[in-house]
Amino acid sequence: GLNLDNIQGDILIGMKKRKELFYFFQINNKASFKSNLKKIQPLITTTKQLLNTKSAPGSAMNLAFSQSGLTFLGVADDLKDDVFRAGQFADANNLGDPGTGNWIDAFKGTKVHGVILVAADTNLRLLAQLAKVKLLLGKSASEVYSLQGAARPGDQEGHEHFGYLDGISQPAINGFTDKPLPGQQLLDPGFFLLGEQGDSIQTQRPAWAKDGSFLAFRQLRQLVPEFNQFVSDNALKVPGLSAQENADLLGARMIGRWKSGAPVDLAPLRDDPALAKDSNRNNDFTFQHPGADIATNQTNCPFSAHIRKTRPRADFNPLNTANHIIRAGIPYGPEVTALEKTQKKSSDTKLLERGLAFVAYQSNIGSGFQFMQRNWVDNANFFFGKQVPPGVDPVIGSTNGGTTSINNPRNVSGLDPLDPSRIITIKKDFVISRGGEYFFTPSLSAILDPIAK
Ligand code: N7H
Repeated sequence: GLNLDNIQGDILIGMKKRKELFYFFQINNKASFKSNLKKIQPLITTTKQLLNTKSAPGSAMNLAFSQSGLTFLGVADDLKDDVFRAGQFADANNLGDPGTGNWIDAFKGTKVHGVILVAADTNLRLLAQLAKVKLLLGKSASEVYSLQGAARPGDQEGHEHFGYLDGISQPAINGFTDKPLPGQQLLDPGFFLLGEQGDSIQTQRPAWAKDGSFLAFRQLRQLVPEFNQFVSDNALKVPGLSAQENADLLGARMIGRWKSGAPVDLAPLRDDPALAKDSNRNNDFTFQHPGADIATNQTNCPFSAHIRKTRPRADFNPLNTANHIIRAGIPYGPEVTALEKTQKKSSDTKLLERGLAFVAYQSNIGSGFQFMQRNWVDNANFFFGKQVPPGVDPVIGSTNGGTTSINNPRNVSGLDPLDPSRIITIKKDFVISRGGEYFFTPSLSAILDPIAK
């Protein structure tokens, strides 16, 4: 089995607290940072510690380094991931970002050396934990940028800012997941952990990289009033549904799930909160229906739906066994204000910002996060071979500003169940990349040797 005392906790199960802070830092002094790091290492939350909910700590902490951070510390071994090595700034174009004009300054270039992830259920606990780490860091490192995430309030807890329940579908891991839920894909740990069974270049990694994982971080701003306006302006016209229900249906078909989390593949016309709550049913679908041809059938769930773009299930036959991520993001930013809702019907981009602090773990960024964004989400022709191309992902699909390809404008098909070949043109982006960085989340032993050595 896996050495759960040596694997940082966020990778396989997530820290799952109500608050999480991403503290991006720069190392000022190599020698003093290394000696401080030795004292910080025992504070890192392991997978084992998070597994047992009864003894799970009140606050949790994880730590990851960018390539420029490892290089600064004199860790010269090649982790054998070119996308990680080059950093995310160099990847902006591949990811479909319309330049880097919207990027947070800290993410421009390679100046972020690492990130500390601190999580707790209260801000007080979170800040106490952060203060502890900062004290131990002293002057050896300093903040470049930080982003505070938080679960949304009340009944929106667990929902992202557009209102949809998140965190339902994750891969199950061979030798780790007790009992995979119906619909969970069972994968070898090496898809997420370097050097483990299933890591395609397992034997080429430096020995110390074992049980580490690449963390793709993205700050994705969400324009919530604009999204809401779009679904209401373009409400479907399915007979028997009210205008509101037809607007909700459009939104649900864009995501592939209702706000409750119920999948449209199983609840195609109306939300089904009981289905949403039942973890034995809410992920148990393949887009395949008896008597229907999966190559053409998008009556229940569009080929363009976010969850079908990012995990095409039975569209791949045989099943896709190469491109997977474990997601561990959290929303950031305030709730939509009354003013945004009623008067402007647009985001107050000057005063505030909200979105998703997106986190994805994988053992190979080029076949994990980057692959999904580039080859699936941003590719209007994916899933391949359709009479009418599905278009880019209607939620997160990005088009390089529309200057480069058939993606411009965002023409999305499949959204209208009455006429799946009908194209709906989306003129506005609802998700705007503010950039990010690629990190390596090492095992606890690797932090001591070679990183702190
Ligand atoms: Fe996505 N959303 O609310 O629109 N995502 N996502 N995502 N996403 C998922 O099934 C969302 C983003 C994946 O196994 C759900 O757990 C938003 C990126 C994958 O069936 C919802 C943003 C990438 C899955 C959202 C965002 C992915 C998934 C349903 C950005 C990768 C699982 C909840 C602001 C490139 C698919 C669930 C499966 C699910 C939303 C970003 C990937 C509601 C708002 C950048 C693999």
